Amino acid sequence: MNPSFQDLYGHPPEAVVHAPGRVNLIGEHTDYNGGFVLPMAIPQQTHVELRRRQDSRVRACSLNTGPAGEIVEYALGKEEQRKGWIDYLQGVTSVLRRAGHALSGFEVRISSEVPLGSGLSSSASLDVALLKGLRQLFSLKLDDVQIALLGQQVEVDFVGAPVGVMDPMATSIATVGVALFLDTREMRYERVPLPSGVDPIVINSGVAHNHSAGDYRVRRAECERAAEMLGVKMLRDLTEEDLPRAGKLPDPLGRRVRHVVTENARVLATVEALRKADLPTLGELFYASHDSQRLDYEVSVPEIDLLVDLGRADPDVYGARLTGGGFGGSVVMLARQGTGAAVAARIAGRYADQSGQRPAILVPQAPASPKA
Ligand code: GAF
Repeated sequence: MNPSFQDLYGHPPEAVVHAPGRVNLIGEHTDYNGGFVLPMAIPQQTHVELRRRQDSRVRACSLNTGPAGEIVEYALGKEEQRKGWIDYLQGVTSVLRRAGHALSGFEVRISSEVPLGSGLSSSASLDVALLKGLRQLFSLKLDDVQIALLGQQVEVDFVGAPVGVMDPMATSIATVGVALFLDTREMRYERVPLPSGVDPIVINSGVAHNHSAGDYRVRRAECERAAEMLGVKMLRDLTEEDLPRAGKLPDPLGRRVRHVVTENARVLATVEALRKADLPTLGELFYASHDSQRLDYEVSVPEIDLLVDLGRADPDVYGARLTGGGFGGSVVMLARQGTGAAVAARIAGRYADQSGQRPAILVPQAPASPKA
């Protein structure tokens, strides 16, 4: 049994706040290129409970990492990278203080249903839950978009993961069942509900990734180099007419550009298809996005390709693709309405048999088991 806030600190919390994980429907590796993304919240959340202290100590317990019930401490103003989960909290207090927000010490208990390293934004959901928790605890004047931008700073400046703005925006403002169409260059967004007729599926492959690790950083650097060589500020500034010119860049830069440019176009086409409830087109866009990630951007792994291929072979699936940063993580699929739970169970079962991995179905969420 997990210790409660009362068990850990001897009194009840003053604030209880949640932030969801997210699944990106389409628009992968476009956010740090100023492009378009289309994430949606998932039902799994990160929960934080907090209480103020009179001094400047921060005392924190995460139930998902580290020894159960272990309390980790630091002093505000003395945040230092330790290469562990506490860095997310240290990053949050560090960026808040740098932005001029007054904090005192506090106690916090963290728990999450978003699986770590699953491509479903477990870390952004933690950053945003903590930022919203501290906003409530200290009455900070911050709106949800400012919270998202601070969340991105936590990752980039403190944790050292050079990620874009999609995940903190999704975990701060997106909802379940409604896609968030975000233009990351203009920071403009619109909400696009999923049409009836489709059941979204999210399956975690069980192969974990780590974004502060090399591959994500390498992709980002390749995009920056390609943009510089093509004389634009960001790859978003290119269109399909620029692709012949990009194709002359040394390999793999031309392929990286082709992924970003065509993926941006696919996001726009997906939004249109969602509005028209054109499910076959949505499916084609998903598979095209996956192929582009696999061949041009090279962020897939065999286990993820297997899940997507199982989707392709299933008569109830319209489309499937790798979601999130890649190198492992999860797959998102669109299935015929009413079939989501059965399709997800069937595909996860076949995948487990063929890969030896232990997949987890996040969406549709299994109904809570009745209390005895
Ligand atoms: C990760 C990053 F955090 C996002 O910013 C985004 O780049 C994504 O990978 C790929 O689309 O989730």
